[in-house]
Amino acid sequence: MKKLGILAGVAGLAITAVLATSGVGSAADKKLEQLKAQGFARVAIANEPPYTAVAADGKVSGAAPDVAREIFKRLGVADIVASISEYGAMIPGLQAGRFDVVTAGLFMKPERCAAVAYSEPVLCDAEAMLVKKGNPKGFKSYQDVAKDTSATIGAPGGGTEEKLALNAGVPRERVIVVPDGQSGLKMVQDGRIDAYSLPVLSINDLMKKANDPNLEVIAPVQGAPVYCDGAAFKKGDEALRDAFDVELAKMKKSGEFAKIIEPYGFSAAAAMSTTREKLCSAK
Ligand code: 6CS
Repeated sequence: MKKLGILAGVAGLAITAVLATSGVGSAADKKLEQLKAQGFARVAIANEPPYTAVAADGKVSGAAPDVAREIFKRLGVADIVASISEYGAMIPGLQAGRFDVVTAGLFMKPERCAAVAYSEPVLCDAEAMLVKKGNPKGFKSYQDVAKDTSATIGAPGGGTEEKLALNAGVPRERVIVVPDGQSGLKMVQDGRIDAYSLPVLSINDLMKKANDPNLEVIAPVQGAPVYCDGAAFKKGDEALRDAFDVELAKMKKSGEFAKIIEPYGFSAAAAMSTTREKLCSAK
């Protein structure tokens, strides 16, 4: 029996050596080794609290980067370094190698799932609109904005809300691309747009900080889905994405995932009640 054991051991070693040189199964190690050597993962964010935020001193926070930082640490990558990007530029930037991963609340939708390798779900949210107090145009849905031929709605360029407004029939010229939350808030306050649309938690964060009694939040936007994001990796980095998912699953199970995202207002249960597969095949 012993002899058989030794033979099996030698064979095992030989197979491992072949696999290592052939590169089979080393895809994760290659990219992960590169990030470990780099000492950080380059992440794309939008600076839209509570999803992502950059303080005056440059410190990066927000639920998405905080989850990613913790997972990369567990994978042996010491930190993350963030670049602010418009939502519409995140996937092209990832594909061009400007970022190693998007951790920004980039909601999973079939067309995006075809372009990137998403992790399992992290942050889920409904959609909202910021309007003048009293909701003078009576908006409840994106269709309501479409029906009112004088109405304009602001949304992030390449973002989900822009797409929802256009798909609801709001003409291109009445969907105004807004670079960030503060600009959107100001444009509603100044009457330059009739509504500004972001996910509920982002609009609520703006509303709280603005402390302006002449504003109102419409949430959830009727007819709009609840979306969930995931960390978005470049196609070809699926092995690294899988390693990320292993740690994410452990943190979901241990309660550490909830400890990170729930103080920001997100629900761990919501993210754990669905899967990448379901979200990427949603109609
Ligand atoms: O995934 C998106 O397109 C949307 N996600 C967030 C967190 N904010 C706005 C953006 O349009």
